[in-house]
Amino acid sequence: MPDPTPFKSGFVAVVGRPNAGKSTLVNTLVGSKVSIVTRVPQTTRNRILGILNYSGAQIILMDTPGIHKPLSRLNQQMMTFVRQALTDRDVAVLIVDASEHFGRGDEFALELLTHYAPPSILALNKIDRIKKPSLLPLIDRYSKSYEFEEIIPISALRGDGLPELLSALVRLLPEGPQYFPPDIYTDQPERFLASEIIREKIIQQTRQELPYVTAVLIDKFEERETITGIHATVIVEKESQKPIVIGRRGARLKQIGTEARQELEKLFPPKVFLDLFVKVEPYWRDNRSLVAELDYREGVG
Ligand SMILES: Nc1nc2c(ncn2[C@@H]2O[C@H](COP(=O)(O)OP(=O)(O)OP(=O)(O)O)[C@@H](O)[C@H]2O)c(=O)[nH]1
Ligand SMILES: [Mg+2]
Repeated sequence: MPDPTPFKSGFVAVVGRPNAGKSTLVNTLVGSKVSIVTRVPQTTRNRILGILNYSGAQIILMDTPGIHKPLSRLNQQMMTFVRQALTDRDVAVLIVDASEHFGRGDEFALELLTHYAPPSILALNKIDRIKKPSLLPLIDRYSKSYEFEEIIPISALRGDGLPELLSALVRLLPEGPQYFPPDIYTDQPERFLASEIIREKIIQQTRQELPYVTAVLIDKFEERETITGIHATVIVEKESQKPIVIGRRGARLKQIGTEARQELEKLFPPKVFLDLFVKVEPYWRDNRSLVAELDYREGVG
């Protein structure tokens, strides 16, 4: 007998302010680390796919950079990724940090959503940190500004509310094909995954000192049966930032390298050789070709 329920599939733009928990949500839903997560806002710089096969559906989540007003070329490119995702989506999830008060940045995010007007779910995140009644004014505020299909309190970190979110997504997605084979969970090339893991460790190790100014370029990526060799350049903006990454007698760079290597070995077993080199590139965030190189769908990386 033919299956009476049609297969559903489509693209879901996961958007929201920096630090709202977009990447955490995508990782938890996919069940693998697709996108790096740190406590520092503006961690994600690309549009990153996380692919989830779930109860007669293929849900293609697009993690995006946080919505903000861009000043540098890098930030402009980040916002271009947000707009592309809002253009290509079937459905959007606006994710909000419910432990924060509503502010101008949230208004700006709502304005952007209204401009593209996708069918949207509002996910009120980080409910593990708050008392339930404090959600009410937020729900009131958001439902006055946009006609959300659903408003769902979640904890992307702990998984609360995610079954409800998934059911709502499947309901809103159109009938469609399986876009990706079932064993694929992201579209990122290995080199890009490697550079992101290194960048995550740098941000985690240096966050008070260097929030936004590093980029990681993979110079060489050699996969052999027994070992994967990765040579990468860590770019900073100023000479004064170099010692922050390197640390006393190289201690911090060594720590960054060890943490990155341990995680990279899970992706590229059994062994990874990682070589990191720190370079100063003044104003790299406004350097057109360098910023373009960070876009793995277009750049040479
Ligand atoms: N307590 C709590 N923390 C969370 C939750 N979701 C995310 N976080 C934390 O919030 C911080 C930011 O999470 P990310 O997933 O990197 O946020 P993002 O929206 O992707 O941030 P950008 O990429 O910078 O725009 C991290 O420290 C997460 O651990 C949650 O449900 N509860
Ligand atoms: Mg992110």
